[in-house]
Amino acid sequence: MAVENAALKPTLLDLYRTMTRIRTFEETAHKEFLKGKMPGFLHLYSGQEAIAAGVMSVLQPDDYISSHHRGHGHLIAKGADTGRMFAELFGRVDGFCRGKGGSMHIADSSLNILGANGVVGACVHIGTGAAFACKHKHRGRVSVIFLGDAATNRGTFHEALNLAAIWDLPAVYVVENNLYGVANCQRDYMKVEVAGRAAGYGFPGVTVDGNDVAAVREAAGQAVARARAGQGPTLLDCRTWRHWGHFIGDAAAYRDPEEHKAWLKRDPLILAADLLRSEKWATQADLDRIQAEAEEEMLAALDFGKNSPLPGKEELYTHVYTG
Ligand SMILES: Cc1ncc(C[n+]2csc(CCOP(=O)(O)OP(=O)(O)O)c2C)c(N)n1
Ligand SMILES: [Mg+2]
Repeated sequence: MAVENAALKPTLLDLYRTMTRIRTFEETAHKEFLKGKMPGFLHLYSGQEAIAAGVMSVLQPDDYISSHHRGHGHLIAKGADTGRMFAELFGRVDGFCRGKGGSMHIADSSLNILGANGVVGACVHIGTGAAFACKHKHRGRVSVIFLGDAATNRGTFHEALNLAAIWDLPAVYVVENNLYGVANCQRDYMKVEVAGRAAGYGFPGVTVDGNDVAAVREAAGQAVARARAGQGPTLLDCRTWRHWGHFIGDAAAYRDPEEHKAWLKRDPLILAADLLRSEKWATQADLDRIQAEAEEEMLAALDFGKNSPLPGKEELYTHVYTG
């Protein structure tokens, strides 16, 4: 992990806390899902926490983000209330979409979270549109778009990146490159490196160790500064690994067990904890306390979510269509 100076100390501890909160949310959701009472699908973010935590740590509260089907980590890192997130996962009225969106469609306009999205790649054009609005209406703000590596194969991805390039939009495309799209390995659906895509449009594509939260923060800081200065978009190719299958219920038997084991040793939480301890920026007791606080928060959030009422029949057609 790249450490420039001790100024990282308070930041790294904060980043560790954010990553721990995300991991604990996902572990709590995983356990609950297996009880069979939670509707829909869950795509866990575990293993990719350094990307959400690192990128969000360089944003201003009014910057925009758009996210994908594996979006819980982005929402938590941007400040979404975990109780309301659990309520949404359980289809309850206190959820961000009054229970009608579920895990893949959580949005919070008060935090400029334009939404997770179950349509692969949809976040790219939504977020590029927000970047257009930033350029013409909300000067100084940036739009950060989180997407998966397989989503870079969508036609709309290429159209959006071309527009972002020619208009010098303040957009940062953060590709969470976990090397798989559902059960397919990247070598079977792409012949180029993800970072190399950006060259086709004329803006920088940067490869980042997506499990090293300090490296993500550094690269995101540069990309966001470039966007705010009116110099146009950047694509970050963040190399990472999802700890679980594509969704809960997928055993991921298509992955090489040795490769999986090697990636688990590079768990972003382990890397950050090792650095915090070795630099003596935190003791194991400090880290344990952060874990205990996260568990306490998620138990209370789960309790809130599960006990929120289901929407009544009279709500069947409200908040669904606009016209
Ligand atoms: C337009 C569209 N096509 C296909 C799907 C089915 N689908 C859901 S996730 C997924 C793979 C996405 O892979 P990637 O973008 O790498 O994200 P990851 O799941 O690895 O985080 C696919 C094909 C979909 N939801 N939307
Ligand atoms: Mg992927």
